[in-house]
Amino acid sequence: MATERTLSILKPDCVERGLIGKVLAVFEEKGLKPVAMRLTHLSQAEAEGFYAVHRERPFFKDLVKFMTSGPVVVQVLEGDNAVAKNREIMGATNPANAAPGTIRKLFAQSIERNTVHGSDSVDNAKVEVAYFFRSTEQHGYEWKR
Ligand code: IDP
Ligand code: MG
Repeated sequence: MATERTLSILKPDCVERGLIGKVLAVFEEKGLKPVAMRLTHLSQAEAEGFYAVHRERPFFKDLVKFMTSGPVVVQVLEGDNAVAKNREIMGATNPANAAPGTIRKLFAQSIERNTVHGSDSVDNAKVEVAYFFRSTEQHGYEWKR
């Protein structure tokens, strides 16, 4: 299996409820390793640019409002098959449809306030990682555990 990197965001509902540590623990326990990480508060322009593919969707305006409502953690996760694995660990967009044990099943409040973002393809992961991190801000390391 190929080692990949993918973009993950802990959304405002995660940060404001004090769930950063719990959510990071799930990723680490399941084998996804953070190799870049930053707490930030997205500007409207940053959020609109990041979610540009959704700009025609009815929920776009509310999504940008939510994503700029408070700080988020942006991070790069590395691991075998990291893009698909992250999506699996996150669970379905709507927590009502998310599988047991997934982050969204465990923590999400609604289809909008769904705790985490994750890149949905290897190509998008490259674009999304580069949206937030230079290569010099990403630091690979070996786990000793
Ligand atoms: P994903 O995050 O599972 O990839 P997308 O379809 O890419 O889901 O949607 C991006 C984000 O937009 C979702 O994570 C969620 O926060 C929000 N969203 C998606 N669909 C809806 C909706 O029907 N109503 C409100 N917000 C939505
Ligand atoms: Mg998506």
